[in-house]
Amino acid sequence: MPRIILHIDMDAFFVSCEEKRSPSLKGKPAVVGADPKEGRGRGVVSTCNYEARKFGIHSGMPISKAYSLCPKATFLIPDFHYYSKISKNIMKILRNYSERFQQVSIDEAFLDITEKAGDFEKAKLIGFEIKQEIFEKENLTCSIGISVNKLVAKIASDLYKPCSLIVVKEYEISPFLQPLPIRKLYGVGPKTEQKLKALGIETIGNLAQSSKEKLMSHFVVYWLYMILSAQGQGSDFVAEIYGRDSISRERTFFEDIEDFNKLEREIEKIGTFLYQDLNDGGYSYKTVSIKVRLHDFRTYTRARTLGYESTQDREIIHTAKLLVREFEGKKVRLIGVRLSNLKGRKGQRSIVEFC
Ligand code: TTP
Ligand code: MG
Repeated sequence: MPRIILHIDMDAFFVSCEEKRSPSLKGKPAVVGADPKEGRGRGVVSTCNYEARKFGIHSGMPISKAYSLCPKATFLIPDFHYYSKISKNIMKILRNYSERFQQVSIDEAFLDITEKAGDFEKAKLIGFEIKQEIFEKENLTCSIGISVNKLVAKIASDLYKPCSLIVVKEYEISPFLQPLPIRKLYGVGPKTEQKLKALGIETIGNLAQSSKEKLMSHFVVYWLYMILSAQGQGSDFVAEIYGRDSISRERTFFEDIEDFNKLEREIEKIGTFLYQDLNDGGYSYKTVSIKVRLHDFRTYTRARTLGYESTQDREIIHTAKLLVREFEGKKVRLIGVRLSNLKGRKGQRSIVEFC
């Protein structure tokens, strides 16, 4: 039976938190980020409200550019402590809706509401209930996507922001995904987008119908993942990432890393050490997670659960690399890899070791 997975993402989160404590900001362009110093400032836009987005301002843009696009906007210095307090309140609300809960960043989370909802009609009502509760308690709006897996639920929550609620049932996945530009697919960053476009692949539908051979020659490691994602197949495993039964290693860099190849090399090193830890403990693992801290201390976790218990080093590295692709182009301050769902091997070897 398909699961019912809900993805929730707060709308313009940091700046909405600012509007909550200073309602006079509402309805006018406002930007959270570095001090623009009248256009001479360095640093980037953290986020901005939807009024500022109309001027072309977006997250990650140099603050000087944002200033030149809309000098009359209100520019605010981030208050991470305040935002994370509100984030905790929101996550507490969400946890009450399902035991299967997974926070994935400061303003987004997954819930598996299969048992609670029973069907997609009821799931939609639960989605409205969540929106209502967050609005009443925190005076903030969010967008929700509901589908049979995390991949489609996340795309759905993003598509019609702000304040949306989209349900994509199993038979609706293909017509929903096919017309979307490939960039909407989780894990397709600017470089991959360029490569795909050069192959004539513009939409998710084009990608889903691409020949295996064509993709294999250009994306040696990721081709299968790409085809499956484009077909709307993804994980439906929702769980708190960092349980007790896990091992992890992380590394904080002396200088932030922006070069993605360098970041991948770091993952290989960490993965190799973790593999040694795993072997020393005589464990197998099922879930690989990464933790990424960006230059401005925002911290993200991402996880992927294999359909079997593994003892392999190459799967640790391969999965961690897959998960980290989303952060391509960002300045990374810390990278960590964690293995969880551990089991003692008791002398037994996993089948995948023989494949
Ligand atoms: P997002 O959910 O990506 O963005 P958002 O909530 O501001 O807007 P949207 O309505 O499109 O969801 O990120 C959550 C918060 O993380 C965001 O409010 C600020 C922070 N952030 C940055 O600081 N830099 C970034 O590049 C991004 C993408 C987000
Ligand atoms: Mg958001």
